[in-house]
Amino acid sequence: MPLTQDEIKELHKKSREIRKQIVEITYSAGGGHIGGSLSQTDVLVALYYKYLNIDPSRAHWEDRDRMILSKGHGGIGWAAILGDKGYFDKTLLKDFNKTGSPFGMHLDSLKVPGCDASTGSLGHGLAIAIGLALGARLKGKNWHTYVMLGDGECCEGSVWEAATIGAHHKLDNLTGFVDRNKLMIDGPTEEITTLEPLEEKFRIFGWESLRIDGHDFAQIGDAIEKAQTIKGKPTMIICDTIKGKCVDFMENDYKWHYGGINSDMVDTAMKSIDSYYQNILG
Ligand SMILES: Cc1ncc(C[n+]2csc(CCOP(=O)(O)OP(=O)(O)O)c2C)c(N)n1
Repeated sequence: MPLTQDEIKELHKKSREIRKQIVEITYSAGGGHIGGSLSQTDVLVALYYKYLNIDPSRAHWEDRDRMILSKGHGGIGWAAILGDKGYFDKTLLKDFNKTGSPFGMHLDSLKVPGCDASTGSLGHGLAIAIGLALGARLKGKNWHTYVMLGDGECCEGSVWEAATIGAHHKLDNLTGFVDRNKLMIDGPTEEITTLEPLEEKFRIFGWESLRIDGHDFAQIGDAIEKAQTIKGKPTMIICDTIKGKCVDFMENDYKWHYGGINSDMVDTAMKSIDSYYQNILG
């Protein structure tokens, strides 16, 4: 069923909160991968606050849906959501990436409840997700596996090896997302290594392939729900997004792939986030 207008409004409110936390954590940590954390937020918010079958009080519940952040450098944004969901005491995030904190820049599945796989070395998450989806089938379980990749990450050959295997095993219990913000660490993807036509590439590899605006909750919801109905193949949802989304001085600037911010920049960022949501939520 399509998301209702009320649900969409609540998801926007949650994204606003998470984006503000991303700014706060980046400030207190002394730096972080803020651009890609902001671009991935709306898809992750839709998953965690609407679609995932999870129970944060039982992080290892066997029947839970699995979610792998293959673009593990988005850990600040992922941790903000996991803390908000109650997987751990979110006040711990004030020490993010400090010595002795359970939270490194890339989340560690042995230290962070809700993190199903340690990622950060790009190109591995899709293969891990395929293992989890195959595992569900072998065990006769109904959990669905979700995985989010970066677009720059798709330059890794291992992504395409994994894509081949996912189609070979007809893994219709697996849904992937590419955070297609069109920028990687050092510039625009299409200037460094052409990725397009990305949607067609996954289709040729045997996947159902969809393309959406990754900041539009109605489209995100429709795509996730459509993926759940596809039989005999996995689905990849290419999500057109904006790196640095909602922080005007960061948007579409690859130099904000990783950065540190001072208190004045925090204030400017918060105002920018508020003004974006003022337009949407009134
Ligand atoms: C195997 C590997 N090579 C290089 C890196 C360093 N690195 C971290 S993030 C990044 C760019 C990733 O770009 P993209 O996937 O587009 O991320 P996003 O724009 O969503 O942040 C690179 C090259 C890495 N983490 N792993």
